[in-house]
Amino acid sequence: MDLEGGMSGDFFTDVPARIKFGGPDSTDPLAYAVYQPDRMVRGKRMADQLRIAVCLWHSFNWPGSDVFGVGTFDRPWLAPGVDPRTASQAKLDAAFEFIDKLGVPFFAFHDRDVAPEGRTYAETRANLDASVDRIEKHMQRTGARLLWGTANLFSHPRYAAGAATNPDPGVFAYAAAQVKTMLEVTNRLKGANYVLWGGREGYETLLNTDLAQEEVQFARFLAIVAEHKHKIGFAGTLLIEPKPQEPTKHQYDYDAATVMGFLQRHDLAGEYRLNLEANHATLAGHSFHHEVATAIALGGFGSIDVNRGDYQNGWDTDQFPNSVDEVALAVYEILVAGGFTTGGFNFDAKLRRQSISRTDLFHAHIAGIDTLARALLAAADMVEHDTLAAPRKERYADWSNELGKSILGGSVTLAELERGIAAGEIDPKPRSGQQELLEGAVNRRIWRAGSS
Ligand code: XLS
Ligand code: NI
Ligand code: NI
Repeated sequence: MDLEGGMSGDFFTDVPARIKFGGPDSTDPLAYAVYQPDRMVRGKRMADQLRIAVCLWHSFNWPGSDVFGVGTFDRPWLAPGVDPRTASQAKLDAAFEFIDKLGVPFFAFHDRDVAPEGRTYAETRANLDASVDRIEKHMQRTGARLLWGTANLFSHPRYAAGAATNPDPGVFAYAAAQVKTMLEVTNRLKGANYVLWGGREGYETLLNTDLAQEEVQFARFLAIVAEHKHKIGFAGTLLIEPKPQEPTKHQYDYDAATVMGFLQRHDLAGEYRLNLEANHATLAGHSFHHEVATAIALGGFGSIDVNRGDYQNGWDTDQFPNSVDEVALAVYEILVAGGFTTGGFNFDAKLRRQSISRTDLFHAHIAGIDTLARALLAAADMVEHDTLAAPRKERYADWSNELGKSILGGSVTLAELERGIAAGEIDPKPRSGQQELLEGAVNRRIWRAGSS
């Protein structure tokens, strides 16, 4: 590859200019079996329902290293000794060649994915500005849009003890500088959202940790970020990405319910929503479905980092999603809640370390996108057949009756309820939860998806 090459890119030369729809019978691995951007699903184009994004960190800035071994991937811009500016340009050119060929509308990135840290703050800033200029040109050329921007507040050694929750206020200030910059970059690129993932906002040991102090710091940080968002007129949504641990032993943004409680405690619930990641849900001991349903129920649903974990491994393996069964239930909740507003499905997923060919990146995304597309069709079928909505409604129907209304309306006391029970006026009987019936009904929609 010519590292100084033209902007249209010549990295994925084995892949056609655009991945096309080949249909379910196609044997071409470089064609979509299900994803058809213009197909209408519940009143919107499939592309607009799914709002798919490619992430730059796993797909272009990670060499395929793990804790036991070095990078295995063919990523010339990551090779040692390449001039950082040239490397960063080559990386962006390849990334936008990829996004354009894949034919998806969005991408997402951290500041450090596109520009290395310089020797001084000024140099770091200049690196970033040069990359952002190039990103802007690529966006104009390809029509790709920014789903979200974010700042990397976890890789540099200064963040080892946290960013906003660091015992050193100087580190808090550094994190603030980085977020201010990336919020402005995201605004300049008309990003739909801005994400904060607190990978090191937590603790390694309680022996040296003042939980109450760190909570106050964290809340303060989020408050001044929101303040700056309004000051610069950023129209996108601020999102917090929950994760229970890894890299830190315990992370404060543990899961959807924990983050919503934190936001409400600090009067920030109106400012932030959630970016939920499938593998983070499983690390927290939840299903992905649970996290999506919880965020929606608590009024904090925003966006999705789509991937999957490994049921035998206890870490964030970030594999590409491949289970329609699992994804369909999450997509169903999103559809019923009205679909994405500013959010979308970001492929926060990475190749396995042995997937070293350039086309592996296409195969991974195509299979993942088809999984999402098929899940969307199944979810739409569930909505159309009232598979879950009707039985759920029926299950709670009594809450619209006199007794239910008087309880929820606050007009009845504990003593009055006891009186009703004692007098035999209230006499509840056990009812079936119908779990197996519903499991079967969901499967029928998944099996039939898109053919009705
Ligand atoms: C790591 C997170 C991270 C965020 C962005 O586990 O998923 O990749 O999405 O900082
Ligand atoms: Ni993520
Ligand atoms: Ni993750």
